[in-house]
Amino acid sequence: MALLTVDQWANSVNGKYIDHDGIPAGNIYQCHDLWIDYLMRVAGGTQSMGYAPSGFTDSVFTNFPVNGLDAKVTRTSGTSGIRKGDVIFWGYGAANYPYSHVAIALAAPSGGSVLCMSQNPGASQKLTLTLAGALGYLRPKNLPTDPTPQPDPKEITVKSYHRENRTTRPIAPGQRLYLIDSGNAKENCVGGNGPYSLTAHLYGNGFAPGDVLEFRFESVTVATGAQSDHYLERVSADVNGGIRASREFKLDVPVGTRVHFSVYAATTNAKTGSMIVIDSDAYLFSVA
Ligand SMILES: [Ca+2]
Repeated sequence: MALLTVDQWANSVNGKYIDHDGIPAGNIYQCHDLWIDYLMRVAGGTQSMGYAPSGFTDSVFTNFPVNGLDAKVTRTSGTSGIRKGDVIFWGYGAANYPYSHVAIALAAPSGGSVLCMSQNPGASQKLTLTLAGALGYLRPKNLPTDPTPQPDPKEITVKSYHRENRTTRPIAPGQRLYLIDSGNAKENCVGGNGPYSLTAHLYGNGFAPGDVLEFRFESVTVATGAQSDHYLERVSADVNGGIRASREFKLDVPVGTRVHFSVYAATTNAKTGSMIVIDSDAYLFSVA
């Protein structure tokens, strides 16, 4: 008979009473029978390989291997690494299983317990069992091995943060205007730490041709208020005294940092112009 997968086997025994040896007389349906069933129908072993020399099922584990069981399973002490399909043994004297226990894991453990197919008390059934008192586990050699975890293909995700102010504001020579919110507070142009591409847009008019405006992003450490100015760039008003300019900057934003944007009118400007739009688009790039 073809061997079963763990799932096929679990479905085949779920809710059933399993016995392979007719003993013990008082209750022939032991946890050990479920182990034998699993060993034969999933791991491809024989009933004799599953023999428990002491008469208690944990001796399958503590006396491992007997009768060539190591041809079919590997043995690991402790509960680290348990995954679906592993056969877990609890030692004689364990608080919950004074006469020892065996059950087949149907999933990786979670929070100190593990979903198992288990028999006695009751029929074979899915039960979440504590790992307290577990000695270790046997793993069928023919189970599919975990694929070696491969890093996902690098995927770049982008989050965008748009801030804008469309209030027409005059800007005199030597004056600085910040990108502000509706409460006149300096906008934080970014939404978290990481590598950013920042693009600021300026629209203004009423300047003299050749008047100079300066873009400035500055980063502010929130905890200390320390400020560093970054990424200055100058643009000039066109022949009509208009400013239509965008500039992109790269900035790595540390944790706990705000980024403000402002525009500064050079002291040498001939006229007080007006900023009509100041906005900022921040794109946060992360590699998932
Ligand atoms: Ca039995």
